[in-house]
Amino acid sequence: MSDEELSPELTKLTVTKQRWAAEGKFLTGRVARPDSDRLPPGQHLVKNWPVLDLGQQPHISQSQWTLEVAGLVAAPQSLAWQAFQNLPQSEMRSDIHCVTTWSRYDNDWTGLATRDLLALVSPTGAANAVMLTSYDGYTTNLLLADFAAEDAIIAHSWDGKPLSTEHGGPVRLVVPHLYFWKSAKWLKRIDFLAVDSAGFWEKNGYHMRGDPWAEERYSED
Ligand SMILES: Nc1nc2c(c(=O)[nH]1)N[C@H]1C(S)=C(S)[C@@H](COP(=O)(O)O)O[C@H]1N2
Ligand SMILES: [Mo]
Repeated sequence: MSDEELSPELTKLTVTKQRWAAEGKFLTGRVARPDSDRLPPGQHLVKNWPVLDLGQQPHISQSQWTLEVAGLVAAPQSLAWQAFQNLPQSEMRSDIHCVTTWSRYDNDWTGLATRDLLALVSPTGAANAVMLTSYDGYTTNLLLADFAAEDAIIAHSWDGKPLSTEHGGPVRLVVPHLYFWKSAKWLKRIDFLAVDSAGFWEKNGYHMRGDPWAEERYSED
């Protein structure tokens, strides 16, 4: 397709991505890990999928659900279900690492890659972090570079089926390279911020970043 045939939105998306590629934007310096390093230290494998949350599971139907994207972005969004479904869809397979020491391999997610969301909203140069807010009142923070990881996805399906309520449906975030508390269930809004500030668990003794391979479980102080 030539550029002239693309819609204005798609042209913008392509141009933004090309610019990021040229600038090496969001490169974290992470390298592919050897297979022997797949399970982070102190973790054990499970086959089931435990449910962990604050105990208040909100029941949000697809028609009630919207995703607000605001803060330091050129194009804020209020995405209802159908608008969200009309955005580019990606499939990603990744591992889960929970700070309570269980890990679960090979989870198949479908949804909107965070990279595609970033192309849509265009964070300003001042944006360095995001705060996620969920329908149960939960919050968690991420550096923009971590949110922008190429395997991070705003997922509506797991294993080809709609995400169950207990696991965060209709829509949750999945950021596989950090402990799973960063992967907000029942996602409601994403705010782009200049300064990384603590969410719920980060205010309650857990690490600001949460890299499982560095065992960033608890805050230093
Ligand atoms: N909205 C919301 N998201 C949340 C939580 C929560 O309490 N509320 N708990 C986090 C924690 S601590 C973990 S380990 C994972 C658990 O996800 P799961 O129940 O699908 O295994 O969700 C994370 N996301
Ligand atoms: Mo957790």
